[in-house]
Amino acid sequence: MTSTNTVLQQWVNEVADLTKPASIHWCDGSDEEYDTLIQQMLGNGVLLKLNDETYPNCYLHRSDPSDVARVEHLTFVCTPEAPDAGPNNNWMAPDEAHGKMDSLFAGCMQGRTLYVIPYCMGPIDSPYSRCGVEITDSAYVAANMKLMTRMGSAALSRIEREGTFVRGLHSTGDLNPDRRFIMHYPEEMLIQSFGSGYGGNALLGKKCHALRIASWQAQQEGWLAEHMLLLELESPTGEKHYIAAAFPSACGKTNLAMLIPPESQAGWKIRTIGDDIAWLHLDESGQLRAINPESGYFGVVPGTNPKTNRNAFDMIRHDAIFTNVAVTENNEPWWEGKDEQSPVTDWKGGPFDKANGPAAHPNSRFTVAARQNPCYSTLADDPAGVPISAIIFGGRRRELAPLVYQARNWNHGVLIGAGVASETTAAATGAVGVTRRDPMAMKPFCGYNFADYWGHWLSFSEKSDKLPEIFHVNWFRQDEDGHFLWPGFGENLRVLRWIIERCEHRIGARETAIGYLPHAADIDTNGLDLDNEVLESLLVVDKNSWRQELAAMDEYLREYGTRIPAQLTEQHRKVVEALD
Ligand code: OXD
Ligand code: MN
Repeated sequence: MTSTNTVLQQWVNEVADLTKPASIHWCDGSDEEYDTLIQQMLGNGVLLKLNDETYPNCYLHRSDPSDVARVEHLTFVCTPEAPDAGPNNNWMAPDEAHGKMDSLFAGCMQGRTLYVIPYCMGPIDSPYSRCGVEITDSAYVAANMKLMTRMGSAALSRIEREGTFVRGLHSTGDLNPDRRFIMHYPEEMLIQSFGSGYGGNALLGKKCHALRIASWQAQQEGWLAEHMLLLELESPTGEKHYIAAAFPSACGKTNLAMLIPPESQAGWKIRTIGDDIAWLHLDESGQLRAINPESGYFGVVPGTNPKTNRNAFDMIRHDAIFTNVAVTENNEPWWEGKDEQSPVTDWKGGPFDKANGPAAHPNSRFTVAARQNPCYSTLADDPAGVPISAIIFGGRRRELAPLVYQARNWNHGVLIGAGVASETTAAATGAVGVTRRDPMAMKPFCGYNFADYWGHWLSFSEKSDKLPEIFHVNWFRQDEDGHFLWPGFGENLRVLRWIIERCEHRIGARETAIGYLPHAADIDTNGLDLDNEVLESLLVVDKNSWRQELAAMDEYLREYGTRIPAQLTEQHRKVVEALD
């Protein structure tokens, strides 16, 4: 196969000239092709087959131990002018980056197959979707892209019809961390990734395209590309609402998107539209609508069990690729938090010994097609997307942030989003458990200057008077002994219900300096083992702590200098004044 799109064909030829592959394969996205890729990887040891009776069509990939997470320090945004990338990104001049990458890519595919992967982010026939082509020398990437995106012939046809696409060039290289770079050139709609096979660095449709390049494109075109899950909430009377929620990596987005209502919440239903990324557009009536650009999940495995996420536990029981989990005696995948059986082989492939740390890597992952999710919503395939009622921001905060509060208006909500902070997790390399500022959960993913990004968010208040309500939640408050105050998981539905009541203007709230908080009686605690005092403490606004938080935010925002939008500073000032 080749392409009638001359730009694409020429680019493939140029890349082949540079990288010198042994052969070129254009992916058609068929099931047969997927099977062939799997067989080939089983043959050369890139994949290991797991127990075919208990985990049919499931495979294990062990990555290089130095290559198990996103590498933010090696990820660059290469705009012609450094300030356009902003203090939130590493910057490199495009010429320098091209020079560096060309020399890394030169001859790097000798003896390997070059895969051309045309893909569509979003339903093939949606006007909100955007296409890309990833060139890679990794069969693992090609197979994962088949699960994660709408990949192959249909995407290529759309590219040939429209003529535009994001280019992504990837090679695993020699996996030497000193020769590893993830480069983004937003103005060239180009991504170059070298030296890593890890999902976030190598499956270029996901973080690189659907967030970094798309956020930039969205600013140009008037929409939003966000690190958000999308869910449908249906009440016992059949009323449906759609919620978009942004949380930093590994804060339970997948769990919330697949939430199973506890018995006490009989009649409520949650269906998943997306678990990680949302693209949001205003329709002609001013309603914000969202699509999930992905068609699969690349989720964190540890902690997944029937209590935390029954749907995910069942979903990864067949046709899944596991990366960096441990293995049991009978060749089943194993991870911390899986109560069944025990590991004999750790994620590196050696005999499991507790002294060497966890059996599964804390950032071990599953890749599955979204359709395997027992609570999958077919609206994920609706070209029109879903109308959003509420946007939720959240972080992992032991202290300070109450269980839930609501912004006074859109612009105040933008400030709340810009104030998101969280304790770090294993999804990226670096120290775990340190609080870092992660505005809109986009710190590692915004492809341009955050100040301009906040300005773009603020501009929506002038474009529509039907914008969703904005909220902040925190499932992670702890007492002095480190116990979680809120039960979390399925019980989070109780908070979503309050949020919907507020969106529908059906209940009141307590106005505080930071926004609207629930009256304790309005959070349904029926059937929960939760003292009233604990609930009250989850809903406290401690003015002194908040003054410190606002001061920390002020210091953070100052890093963006004069580019900070005046309306954001104004919102910040209003909260400070209200606290006084
Ligand atoms: C992810 C992440 O993999 O946010 O989704 O790190
Ligand atoms: Mn994510």
